[in-house]
Amino acid sequence: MKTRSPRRLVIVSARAPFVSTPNGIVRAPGGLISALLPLMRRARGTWIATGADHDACDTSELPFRVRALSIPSSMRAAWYAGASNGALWPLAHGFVEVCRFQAEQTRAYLDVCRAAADAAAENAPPGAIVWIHDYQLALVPALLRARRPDLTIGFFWHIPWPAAESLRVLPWASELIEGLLGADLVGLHVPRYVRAFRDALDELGITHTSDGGSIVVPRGSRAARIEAWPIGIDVEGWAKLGRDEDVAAEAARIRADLGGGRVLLAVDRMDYAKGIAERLEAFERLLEQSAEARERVTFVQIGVPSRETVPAYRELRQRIEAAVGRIQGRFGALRRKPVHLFARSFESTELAAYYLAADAALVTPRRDGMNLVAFEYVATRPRPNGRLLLSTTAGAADVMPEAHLVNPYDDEGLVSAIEHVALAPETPGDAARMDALKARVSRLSVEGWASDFLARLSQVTDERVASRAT
Ligand code: GDG
Repeated sequence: MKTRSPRRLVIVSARAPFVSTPNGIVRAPGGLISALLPLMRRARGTWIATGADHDACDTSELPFRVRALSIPSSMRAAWYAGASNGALWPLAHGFVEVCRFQAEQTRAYLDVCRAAADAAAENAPPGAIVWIHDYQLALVPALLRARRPDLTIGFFWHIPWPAAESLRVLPWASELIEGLLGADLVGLHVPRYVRAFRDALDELGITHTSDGGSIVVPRGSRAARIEAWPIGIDVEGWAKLGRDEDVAAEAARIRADLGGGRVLLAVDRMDYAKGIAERLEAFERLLEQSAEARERVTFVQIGVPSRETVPAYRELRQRIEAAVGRIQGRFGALRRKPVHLFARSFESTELAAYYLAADAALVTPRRDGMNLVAFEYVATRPRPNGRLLLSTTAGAADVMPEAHLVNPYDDEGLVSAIEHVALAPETPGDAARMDALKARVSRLSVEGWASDFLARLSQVTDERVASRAT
Protein backbone atom coordinates (compact mmCIF):
# COMPACT_ATOMS: atom_id res chain seq x y z
CA MET A 1 0.00 0.00 0.00
CA LYS A 2 1.15 3.57 -0.67
CA THR A 3 0.73 6.41 1.83
CA ARG A 4 -1.31 9.25 0.44
CA SER A 5 0.62 12.33 1.36
CA PRO A 6 -0.76 15.72 1.54
CA ARG A 7 -2.70 15.21 4.74
CA ARG A 8 -0.54 16.39 7.58
CA LEU A 9 0.69 14.00 10.23
CA VAL A 10 0.86 14.38 14.01
CA ILE A 11 2.61 11.71 16.09
CA VAL A 12 2.00 11.44 19.82
CA SER A 13 4.33 9.26 21.89
CA ALA A 14 5.84 9.08 25.34
CA ARG A 15 9.36 9.21 23.90
CA ALA A 16 10.73 12.03 21.77
CA PRO A 17 12.65 11.38 18.54
CA PHE A 18 15.78 13.03 19.98
CA VAL A 19 17.64 12.81 23.28
CA SER A 20 20.40 14.92 24.85
CA THR A 21 23.62 13.03 25.53
CA PRO A 22 27.08 14.18 26.69
CA ASN A 23 27.97 14.22 22.95
CA GLY A 24 25.08 16.48 22.03
CA ILE A 25 21.57 15.88 20.74
CA VAL A 26 21.19 12.54 18.96
CA ARG A 27 18.41 10.48 17.48
CA ALA A 28 16.69 8.36 20.12
CA PRO A 29 17.52 4.66 19.81
CA GLY A 30 15.10 2.06 18.50
CA GLY A 31 13.44 0.94 15.30
CA LEU A 32 10.19 2.79 15.85
CA ILE A 33 11.90 6.18 15.83
CA SER A 34 13.90 5.21 12.69
CA ALA A 35 10.66 4.23 10.94
CA LEU A 36 8.67 7.28 11.89
CA LEU A 37 11.36 9.91 11.24
CA PRO A 38 11.39 9.65 7.41
CA LEU A 39 7.57 9.68 7.37
CA MET A 40 7.57 12.74 9.56
CA ARG A 41 10.18 14.50 7.44
CA ARG A 42 8.03 13.98 4.35
CA ALA A 43 4.79 14.97 6.07
CA ARG A 44 6.36 18.06 7.74
CA GLY A 45 4.05 17.51 10.70
CA THR A 46 4.34 17.72 14.46
CA TRP A 47 5.72 15.21 16.95
CA ILE A 48 4.26 15.55 20.45
CA ALA A 49 6.20 13.84 23.22
CA THR A 50 5.01 13.56 26.80
CA GLY A 51 8.18 12.13 28.30
CA ALA A 52 10.77 14.23 26.50
CA ASP A 53 13.65 16.40 27.58
CA HIS A 54 13.17 19.97 26.38
CA ASP A 55 16.73 20.63 25.18
CA ALA A 56 16.48 17.75 22.73
CA CYS A 57 13.33 19.21 21.22
CA ASP A 58 14.76 22.55 20.15
CA THR A 59 14.88 21.47 16.54
CA SER A 60 14.63 24.59 14.43
CA GLU A 61 16.65 22.95 11.62
CA LEU A 62 14.19 20.12 11.12
CA PRO A 63 11.42 20.04 8.51
CA PHE A 64 8.95 19.17 11.28
CA ARG A 65 8.19 20.39 14.77
CA VAL A 66 8.80 18.54 18.02
CA ARG A 67 6.74 19.64 21.00
CA ALA A 68 7.79 18.42 24.42
CA LEU A 69 5.00 18.82 26.94
CA SER A 70 5.80 20.41 30.29
CA ILE A 71 4.59 17.90 32.82
CA PRO A 72 5.36 18.50 36.52
CA SER A 73 7.77 15.87 37.82
CA SER A 74 5.41 14.45 40.46
CA MET A 75 2.68 14.02 37.82
CA ARG A 76 5.19 12.51 35.43
CA ALA A 77 6.29 9.96 38.07
CA ALA A 78 2.69 9.02 38.91
CA TRP A 79 1.80 8.62 35.21
CA TYR A 80 4.97 6.87 34.00
CA ALA A 81 6.41 4.86 36.91
CA GLY A 82 2.96 4.51 38.51
CA ALA A 83 -0.06 3.94 36.26
CA SER A 84 1.91 3.00 33.13
CA ASN A 85 4.76 0.83 34.39
CA GLY A 86 3.42 -0.14 37.81
CA ALA A 87 -0.06 -1.08 36.57
CA LEU A 88 -0.70 -1.38 32.82
CA TRP A 89 2.65 -2.97 31.91
CA PRO A 90 2.46 -5.84 34.45
CA LEU A 91 -1.24 -6.31 33.71
CA ALA A 92 -0.65 -6.70 29.97
CA HIS A 93 2.23 -9.13 30.58
CA GLY A 94 0.24 -11.34 32.95
CA PHE A 95 2.01 -10.25 36.17
CA VAL A 96 -1.20 -9.39 37.95
CA GLU A 97 0.38 -9.72 41.41
CA VAL A 98 2.88 -6.97 40.57
CA CYS A 99 0.12 -4.50 39.62
CA ARG A 100 -0.58 -1.53 41.89
CA PHE A 101 -3.66 0.53 41.14
CA GLN A 102 -3.66 3.85 42.98
CA ALA A 103 -6.23 6.56 42.43
CA GLU A 104 -3.67 9.35 42.43
CA GLN A 105 -1.68 7.59 39.70
CA THR A 106 -4.81 6.97 37.64
CA ARG A 107 -5.63 10.69 37.89
CA ALA A 108 -2.11 11.57 36.72
CA TYR A 109 -2.50 9.14 33.81
CA LEU A 110 -5.73 10.88 32.78
CA ASP A 111 -4.10 14.32 33.19
CA VAL A 112 -1.14 13.40 30.97
CA CYS A 113 -3.44 11.89 28.33
CA ARG A 114 -5.54 15.07 28.49
CA ALA A 115 -2.46 17.26 28.04
CA ALA A 116 -1.37 15.15 25.05
CA ALA A 117 -4.86 15.30 23.51
CA ASP A 118 -4.96 19.11 24.02
CA ALA A 119 -1.57 19.50 22.35
CA ALA A 120 -2.61 17.29 19.42
CA ALA A 121 -5.90 19.21 19.06
CA GLU A 122 -4.01 22.53 18.97
CA ASN A 123 -1.36 21.36 16.50
CA ALA A 124 -3.30 19.25 14.02
CA PRO A 125 -4.47 21.03 10.86
CA PRO A 126 -8.05 20.32 9.71
CA GLY A 127 -8.47 16.70 8.58
CA ALA A 128 -4.97 15.70 9.73
CA ILE A 129 -3.91 12.19 10.68
CA VAL A 130 -2.87 11.71 14.31
CA TRP A 131 -0.99 8.53 15.22
CA ILE A 132 -0.72 7.82 18.95
CA HIS A 133 1.66 5.23 20.40
CA ASP A 134 1.46 2.80 23.24
CA TYR A 135 0.00 1.95 26.58
CA GLN A 136 1.20 5.11 28.33
CA LEU A 137 -1.27 7.18 26.24
CA ALA A 138 -4.28 4.89 25.77
CA LEU A 139 -6.92 7.47 26.73
CA VAL A 140 -5.75 10.02 24.16
CA PRO A 141 -7.84 8.78 21.19
CA ALA A 142 -11.26 9.39 22.84
CA LEU A 143 -10.15 12.64 24.48
CA LEU A 144 -8.88 13.92 21.16
CA ARG A 145 -11.93 12.72 19.24
CA ALA A 146 -14.17 14.72 21.61
CA ARG A 147 -12.21 17.90 20.81
CA ARG A 148 -11.54 17.33 17.12
CA PRO A 149 -14.05 15.04 15.35
CA ASP A 150 -12.54 16.05 12.00
CA LEU A 151 -9.28 14.15 12.64
CA THR A 152 -8.32 10.67 11.52
CA ILE A 153 -6.93 8.94 14.60
CA GLY A 154 -4.74 5.83 14.74
CA PHE A 155 -3.34 4.05 17.77
CA PHE A 156 -0.70 1.34 18.11
CA TRP A 157 -0.48 -0.79 21.27
CA HIS A 158 3.07 -2.22 21.39
CA ILE A 159 2.67 -4.77 24.21
CA PRO A 160 0.50 -7.89 24.59
CA TRP A 161 -3.22 -7.31 24.95
CA PRO A 162 -4.18 -8.70 28.39
CA ALA A 163 -6.41 -11.73 28.80
CA ALA A 164 -9.95 -10.82 29.79
CA GLU A 165 -9.41 -12.46 33.22
CA SER A 166 -6.46 -10.16 33.93
CA LEU A 167 -8.27 -7.11 32.62
CA ARG A 168 -11.00 -7.70 35.22
CA VAL A 169 -8.64 -6.51 37.95
CA LEU A 170 -8.07 -3.11 36.32
CA PRO A 171 -10.44 -0.69 38.09
CA TRP A 172 -10.65 1.45 34.93
CA ALA A 173 -10.83 -1.31 32.31
CA SER A 174 -13.91 0.15 30.65
CA GLU A 175 -12.33 3.64 30.46
CA LEU A 176 -9.22 2.07 28.92
CA ILE A 177 -11.23 0.37 26.18
CA GLU A 178 -13.44 3.41 25.56
CA GLY A 179 -10.30 5.55 25.36
CA LEU A 180 -8.86 3.34 22.63
CA LEU A 181 -12.15 3.12 20.75
CA GLY A 182 -11.85 6.84 20.09
CA ALA A 183 -9.41 5.81 17.34
CA ASP A 184 -10.44 4.85 13.80
CA LEU A 185 -7.84 2.08 13.75
CA VAL A 186 -6.20 0.34 16.72
CA GLY A 187 -3.19 -1.81 15.81
CA LEU A 188 -1.94 -4.77 17.86
CA HIS A 189 1.00 -6.98 16.89
CA VAL A 190 -0.61 -10.36 16.20
CA PRO A 191 -4.07 -11.91 15.69
CA ARG A 192 -4.10 -13.57 19.11
CA TYR A 193 -4.03 -10.10 20.74
CA VAL A 194 -6.93 -9.05 18.50
CA ARG A 195 -8.85 -12.10 19.74
CA ALA A 196 -8.06 -11.14 23.35
CA PHE A 197 -9.33 -7.63 22.62
CA ARG A 198 -12.58 -9.15 21.33
CA ASP A 199 -12.89 -11.08 24.61
CA ALA A 200 -12.53 -7.79 26.48
CA LEU A 201 -15.31 -6.24 24.39
CA ASP A 202 -17.52 -9.25 25.16
CA GLU A 203 -16.81 -8.97 28.90
CA LEU A 204 -17.83 -5.33 28.84
CA GLY A 205 -20.90 -5.99 26.67
CA ILE A 206 -19.65 -3.75 23.84
CA THR A 207 -21.28 -4.62 20.50
CA HIS A 208 -18.91 -5.52 17.67
CA THR A 209 -18.75 -7.40 14.39
CA SER A 210 -15.96 -9.17 12.51
CA ASP A 211 -14.68 -8.27 9.08
CA GLY A 212 -12.02 -10.78 7.99
CA GLY A 213 -9.38 -10.63 10.69
CA SER A 214 -10.49 -7.27 12.02
CA ILE A 215 -13.01 -6.31 14.67
CA VAL A 216 -15.38 -3.47 13.91
CA VAL A 217 -16.90 -1.57 16.84
CA PRO A 218 -19.67 0.88 15.88
CA ARG A 219 -19.33 4.22 17.64
CA GLY A 220 -22.23 6.52 16.62
CA SER A 221 -21.72 7.64 13.04
CA ARG A 222 -18.32 5.98 12.77
CA ALA A 223 -16.59 2.72 13.74
CA ALA A 224 -13.33 1.76 15.39
CA ARG A 225 -11.40 -1.10 13.81
CA ILE A 226 -9.01 -3.37 15.71
CA GLU A 227 -6.46 -5.16 13.53
CA ALA A 228 -3.17 -7.08 13.71
CA TRP A 229 -0.19 -5.15 12.31
CA PRO A 230 3.04 -7.01 13.12
CA ILE A 231 5.90 -4.53 13.50
CA GLY A 232 9.29 -5.07 11.83
CA ILE A 233 12.84 -3.75 11.99
CA ASP A 234 15.26 -1.85 9.76
CA VAL A 235 16.07 -5.10 7.95
CA GLU A 236 18.56 -3.64 5.48
CA GLY A 237 20.28 -1.56 8.20
CA TRP A 238 20.98 -4.67 10.32
CA ALA A 239 21.97 -6.76 7.29
CA LYS A 240 24.42 -4.03 6.25
CA LEU A 241 26.00 -4.07 9.70
CA GLY A 242 26.24 -7.85 9.43
CA ARG A 243 28.23 -7.53 6.18
CA ASP A 244 30.54 -4.82 7.52
CA GLU A 245 34.18 -5.95 7.74
CA ASP A 246 34.86 -4.04 10.98
CA VAL A 247 31.80 -5.59 12.60
CA ALA A 248 32.91 -9.06 11.48
CA ALA A 249 36.42 -8.43 12.86
CA GLU A 250 34.93 -7.32 16.18
CA ALA A 251 32.78 -10.48 16.24
CA ALA A 252 35.89 -12.62 15.73
CA ARG A 253 37.62 -10.78 18.59
CA ILE A 254 34.61 -11.37 20.86
CA ARG A 255 34.65 -15.10 20.09
CA ALA A 256 38.39 -15.32 20.69
CA ASP A 257 38.10 -13.39 23.97
CA LEU A 258 35.39 -15.79 25.09
CA GLY A 259 37.74 -18.72 24.60
CA GLY A 260 36.54 -20.21 21.32
CA GLY A 261 33.67 -22.36 22.66
CA ARG A 262 29.96 -22.06 21.97
CA VAL A 263 28.50 -18.58 22.55
CA LEU A 264 24.95 -17.90 23.72
CA LEU A 265 23.57 -14.35 23.63
CA ALA A 266 20.59 -12.53 25.10
CA VAL A 267 19.79 -8.82 24.68
CA ASP A 268 17.05 -7.17 26.69
CA ARG A 269 15.97 -4.12 28.57
CA MET A 270 16.23 -5.20 32.21
CA ASP A 271 12.60 -6.04 32.68
CA TYR A 272 10.94 -8.90 34.57
CA ALA A 273 8.78 -9.62 31.50
CA LYS A 274 11.94 -10.50 29.56
CA GLY A 275 12.64 -13.55 31.76
CA ILE A 276 16.30 -12.65 32.35
CA ALA A 277 16.54 -14.03 35.89
CA GLU A 278 14.76 -17.27 34.94
CA ARG A 279 17.03 -17.67 31.88
CA LEU A 280 20.13 -17.33 34.07
CA GLU A 281 18.71 -19.82 36.52
CA ALA A 282 18.02 -22.27 33.67
CA PHE A 283 21.60 -21.80 32.44
CA GLU A 284 22.83 -22.51 35.96
CA ARG A 285 20.88 -25.79 35.99
CA LEU A 286 22.36 -26.69 32.62
CA LEU A 287 25.85 -26.17 34.04
CA GLU A 288 24.94 -28.36 37.03
CA GLN A 289 23.83 -31.16 34.73
CA SER A 290 26.27 -31.06 31.82
CA ALA A 291 30.07 -31.32 31.95
CA GLU A 292 30.17 -30.42 28.24
CA ALA A 293 28.28 -27.18 28.92
CA ARG A 294 30.65 -26.39 31.80
CA GLU A 295 33.62 -26.76 29.47
CA ARG A 296 32.34 -25.29 26.24
CA VAL A 297 29.45 -22.85 26.69
CA THR A 298 29.59 -19.14 27.52
CA PHE A 299 26.49 -17.04 27.99
CA VAL A 300 26.57 -13.27 27.31
CA GLN A 301 23.63 -11.29 28.67
CA ILE A 302 23.34 -7.66 27.57
CA GLY A 303 20.82 -6.08 29.94
CA VAL A 304 20.16 -2.39 29.46
CA PRO A 305 19.02 -0.86 32.79
CA SER A 306 15.42 0.26 32.57
CA ARG A 307 12.71 1.98 34.68
CA GLU A 308 14.83 1.98 37.81
CA THR A 309 12.41 4.23 39.69
CA VAL A 310 9.92 1.32 39.77
CA PRO A 311 10.60 -0.98 42.80
CA ALA A 312 9.99 -4.24 40.85
CA TYR A 313 12.80 -3.25 38.46
CA ARG A 314 15.30 -2.53 41.23
CA GLU A 315 14.53 -5.91 42.81
CA LEU A 316 14.95 -7.62 39.44
CA ARG A 317 18.39 -6.11 38.94
CA GLN A 318 19.48 -7.49 42.32
CA ARG A 319 18.11 -10.93 41.45
CA ILE A 320 19.98 -10.91 38.12
CA GLU A 321 23.25 -9.77 39.67
CA ALA A 322 22.89 -12.37 42.41
CA ALA A 323 22.37 -15.15 39.84
CA VAL A 324 25.41 -14.05 37.82
CA GLY A 325 27.57 -13.92 40.97
CA ARG A 326 26.36 -17.36 42.06
CA ILE A 327 27.02 -18.93 38.64
CA GLN A 328 30.47 -17.38 38.55
CA GLY A 329 31.22 -18.55 42.09
CA ARG A 330 30.05 -22.10 41.40
CA PHE A 331 31.37 -22.68 37.88
CA GLY A 332 33.93 -19.99 37.05
CA ALA A 333 37.68 -20.46 36.97
CA LEU A 334 40.61 -18.06 36.69
CA ARG A 335 40.58 -18.27 32.90
CA ARG A 336 36.96 -19.15 32.34
CA LYS A 337 33.82 -17.13 33.02
CA PRO A 338 30.66 -19.05 32.08
CA VAL A 339 28.48 -15.94 32.12
CA HIS A 340 29.05 -12.27 31.26
CA LEU A 341 26.52 -9.61 32.22
CA PHE A 342 26.77 -6.17 30.61
CA ALA A 343 24.37 -3.87 32.44
CA ARG A 344 24.70 -1.02 29.98
CA SER A 345 23.71 0.08 26.51
CA PHE A 346 25.88 -0.69 23.45
CA GLU A 347 26.29 1.09 20.13
CA SER A 348 24.39 -0.71 17.38
CA THR A 349 27.66 -1.68 15.62
CA GLU A 350 28.80 -3.41 18.81
CA LEU A 351 25.44 -5.08 19.23
CA ALA A 352 25.66 -6.34 15.63
CA ALA A 353 29.09 -7.82 16.41
CA TYR A 354 27.54 -9.78 19.29
CA TYR A 355 24.72 -10.96 16.99
CA LEU A 356 27.39 -12.27 14.60
CA ALA A 357 29.48 -13.82 17.35
CA ALA A 358 26.65 -15.80 18.91
CA ASP A 359 25.98 -19.44 17.98
CA ALA A 360 22.50 -19.02 19.39
CA ALA A 361 20.27 -16.20 20.59
CA LEU A 362 18.17 -16.89 23.68
CA VAL A 363 14.99 -14.84 23.30
CA THR A 364 13.02 -16.30 26.19
CA PRO A 365 10.79 -13.58 27.64
CA ARG A 366 7.99 -14.64 29.98
CA ARG A 367 5.74 -12.47 27.76
CA ASP A 368 6.56 -9.95 25.05
CA GLY A 369 4.41 -7.89 22.69
CA MET A 370 6.64 -8.82 19.76
CA ASN A 371 10.44 -8.80 20.51
CA LEU A 372 12.66 -7.11 17.99
CA VAL A 373 15.88 -8.78 19.13
CA ALA A 374 14.67 -12.06 17.58
CA PHE A 375 14.33 -10.28 14.21
CA GLU A 376 17.64 -8.43 14.54
CA TYR A 377 19.64 -11.59 15.29
CA VAL A 378 18.29 -13.22 12.13
CA ALA A 379 18.62 -10.12 9.92
CA THR A 380 22.22 -9.38 10.95
CA ARG A 381 23.70 -12.80 10.16
CA PRO A 382 24.84 -12.93 6.52
CA ARG A 383 24.71 -16.73 6.30
CA PRO A 384 21.95 -19.15 7.32
CA ASN A 385 23.71 -20.34 10.45
CA GLY A 386 23.07 -19.88 14.15
CA ARG A 387 19.99 -20.83 16.14
CA LEU A 388 17.15 -18.79 17.55
CA LEU A 389 15.50 -19.96 20.77
CA LEU A 390 12.19 -18.14 21.14
CA SER A 391 9.40 -18.16 23.73
CA THR A 392 5.99 -19.27 22.55
CA THR A 393 4.69 -16.39 24.71
CA ALA A 394 6.40 -13.68 22.62
CA GLY A 395 4.43 -12.16 19.74
CA ALA A 396 7.46 -12.90 17.55
CA ALA A 397 6.74 -16.65 17.88
CA ASP A 398 3.55 -16.13 15.84
CA VAL A 399 5.52 -14.77 12.90
CA MET A 400 8.63 -16.98 13.29
CA PRO A 401 7.34 -20.56 13.52
CA GLU A 402 10.69 -21.97 12.31
CA ALA A 403 12.52 -20.78 15.44
CA HIS A 404 13.29 -23.29 18.22
CA LEU A 405 10.18 -22.57 20.27
CA VAL A 406 10.07 -23.04 24.03
CA ASN A 407 7.54 -22.48 26.78
CA PRO A 408 9.51 -20.26 29.19
CA TYR A 409 7.39 -21.41 32.15
CA ASP A 410 8.45 -25.04 31.66
CA ASP A 411 11.59 -25.23 33.82
CA GLU A 412 13.00 -28.51 32.47
CA GLY A 413 11.89 -27.68 28.93
CA LEU A 414 13.81 -24.40 29.08
CA VAL A 415 16.99 -26.09 30.31
CA SER A 416 16.89 -28.74 27.60
CA ALA A 417 16.06 -26.19 24.88
CA ILE A 418 19.10 -24.11 25.92
CA GLU A 419 21.20 -27.27 25.90
CA HIS A 420 19.96 -28.15 22.41
CA VAL A 421 20.65 -24.75 20.82
CA ALA A 422 24.02 -24.59 22.56
CA LEU A 423 25.40 -28.04 21.94
CA ALA A 424 23.48 -30.17 19.44
CA PRO A 425 25.55 -30.76 16.27
CA GLU A 426 24.48 -28.55 13.35
CA THR A 427 22.30 -30.31 10.77
CA PRO A 428 20.97 -29.25 7.34
CA GLY A 429 17.66 -28.69 9.15
CA ASP A 430 19.27 -25.79 11.06
CA ALA A 431 20.23 -23.99 7.86
CA ALA A 432 16.74 -24.58 6.44
CA ARG A 433 15.18 -23.05 9.57
CA MET A 434 17.45 -20.02 9.40
CA ASP A 435 16.78 -19.55 5.68
CA ALA A 436 13.04 -19.61 6.35
CA LEU A 437 13.44 -17.13 9.23
CA LYS A 438 15.49 -14.80 7.05
CA ALA A 439 12.77 -14.84 4.40
CA ARG A 440 10.16 -13.99 7.02
CA VAL A 441 12.17 -11.19 8.62
CA SER A 442 12.97 -9.66 5.23
CA ARG A 443 9.23 -9.12 4.77
CA LEU A 444 8.94 -7.37 8.14
CA SER A 445 10.39 -3.94 7.48
CA VAL A 446 9.50 -1.30 10.03
CA GLU A 447 9.23 1.38 7.35
CA GLY A 448 6.73 -0.72 5.42
CA TRP A 449 4.84 -1.35 8.67
CA ALA A 450 4.54 2.36 9.42
CA SER A 451 3.56 3.46 5.91
CA ASP A 452 1.10 0.57 5.46
CA PHE A 453 -0.53 1.31 8.82
CA LEU A 454 -0.99 4.96 7.85
CA ALA A 455 -2.33 3.97 4.42
CA ARG A 456 -4.84 1.63 6.07
CA LEU A 457 -5.83 4.41 8.44
CA SER A 458 -6.59 6.74 5.51
CA GLN A 459 -8.49 3.93 3.81
CA VAL A 460 -10.78 3.13 6.76
CA THR A 461 -11.55 6.82 7.19
CA ASP A 462 -12.27 7.27 3.48
CA GLU A 463 -14.65 4.30 3.65
CA ARG A 464 -16.43 5.98 6.56
CA VAL A 465 -16.76 9.27 4.66
CA ALA A 466 -17.97 7.46 1.51
CA SER A 467 -20.58 5.43 3.42
CA ARG A 468 -21.89 8.64 5.03
CA ALA A 469 -22.24 10.28 1.62
CA THR A 470 -24.34 7.42 0.15
C1 GDG B 1 8.32 -2.81 23.13
C2 GDG B 1 7.64 -4.16 23.41
C3 GDG B 1 7.92 -4.76 20.99
C4 GDG B 1 18.62 -3.35 23.42
N1 GDG B 1 19.84 -3.21 23.98
C5 GDG B 1 20.52 -2.36 23.20
C6 GDG B 1 19.70 -2.00 22.13
N2 GDG B 1 18.55 -2.61 22.30
C7 GDG B 1 17.42 -2.50 21.35
C8 GDG B 1 17.28 -3.78 20.56
C9 GDG B 1 15.81 -3.71 20.14
C10 GDG B 1 15.16 -2.90 21.26
O1 GDG B 1 16.22 -2.34 22.03
C11 GDG B 1 14.35 -3.76 22.19
O2 GDG B 1 13.15 -4.06 21.53
P1 GDG B 1 12.17 -5.18 22.07
O3 GDG B 1 11.14 -5.44 21.05
O4 GDG B 1 12.97 -6.40 22.39
O5 GDG B 1 11.58 -4.66 23.45
P2 GDG B 1 10.89 -3.37 24.16
O6 GDG B 1 11.86 -2.29 24.41
O7 GDG B 1 10.27 -3.94 25.39
O8 GDG B 1 9.76 -2.85 23.15
C12 GDG B 1 8.14 -5.22 22.44
C13 GDG B 1 8.46 -3.35 20.78
O9 GDG B 1 7.96 -2.43 21.77
C14 GDG B 1 8.09 -2.79 19.41
O10 GDG B 1 6.71 -2.73 19.24
O11 GDG B 1 8.60 -5.64 20.14
O12 GDG B 1 7.47 -6.45 22.65
O13 GDG B 1 7.84 -4.57 24.77
O14 GDG B 1 15.67 -2.99 18.94
O15 GDG B 1 18.20 -3.72 19.49
N3 GDG B 1 20.09 -1.17 21.15
C15 GDG B 1 21.36 -0.67 21.23
N4 GDG B 1 22.21 -0.98 22.25
C16 GDG B 1 21.83 -1.81 23.25
O16 GDG B 1 22.61 -2.07 24.17
N5 GDG B 1 21.78 0.15 20.25
